[in-house]
Amino acid sequence: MDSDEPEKREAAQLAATMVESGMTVGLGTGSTVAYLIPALAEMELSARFVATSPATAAAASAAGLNVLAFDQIDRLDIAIDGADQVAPDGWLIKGGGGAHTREKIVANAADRFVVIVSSEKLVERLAPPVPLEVSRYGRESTLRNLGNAKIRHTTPSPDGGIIADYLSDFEDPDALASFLSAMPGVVEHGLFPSGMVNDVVVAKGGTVEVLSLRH
Ligand code: DER
Repeated sequence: MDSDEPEKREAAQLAATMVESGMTVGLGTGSTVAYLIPALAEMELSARFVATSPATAAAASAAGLNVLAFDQIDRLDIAIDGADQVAPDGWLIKGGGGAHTREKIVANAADRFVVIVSSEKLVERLAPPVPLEVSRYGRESTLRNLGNAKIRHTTPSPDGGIIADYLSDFEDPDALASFLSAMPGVVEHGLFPSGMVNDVVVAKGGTVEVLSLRH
């Protein structure tokens, strides 16, 4: 087991305690969320869950959670997800697993967005790769206009987009986020602004800290 697995589990277990019966909960995607699902199942909550990927939906359903399609609900009480990088100001890079489009929609729909990470995800400053979902149509043109970006050889997104990565270094994540959002053909990128993040739950060496960014 990687050294960060215990930390991922500890962060996930603490975040699970933030969920109460009656809530509608967004579930992220990835190996940290993989620890969240059994922790939530053990609580035997009367809650409804929205999954950000087929893998999360399958794992949550198998664990006995009540998973709903995200088309009849217009808001969530809480969304809990991992991250690839967390900067000191709360900006995130997500999308290592290629699920960032649905994850960003779910995070934006939640009254509270909680990020769960092991300590090695904390970085001094964000650095590439920045994951992208790119429309299949005209993808080579989109990549050319992006400059230093490459298609990731992985399965397409569940919504049919191609997963790619933007590879150039950058100083200002806000400026890069604006550039990527404005680029025709980019469906979504993996830069999550700090304004979306309520809490970051970080586990490090046996202790877990909740960094509250906003209420
Ligand atoms: O792909 C994603 O967006 C994941 O949530 C990623 O950011 C964190 O994945 P991990 O929990 O497996 O490190």
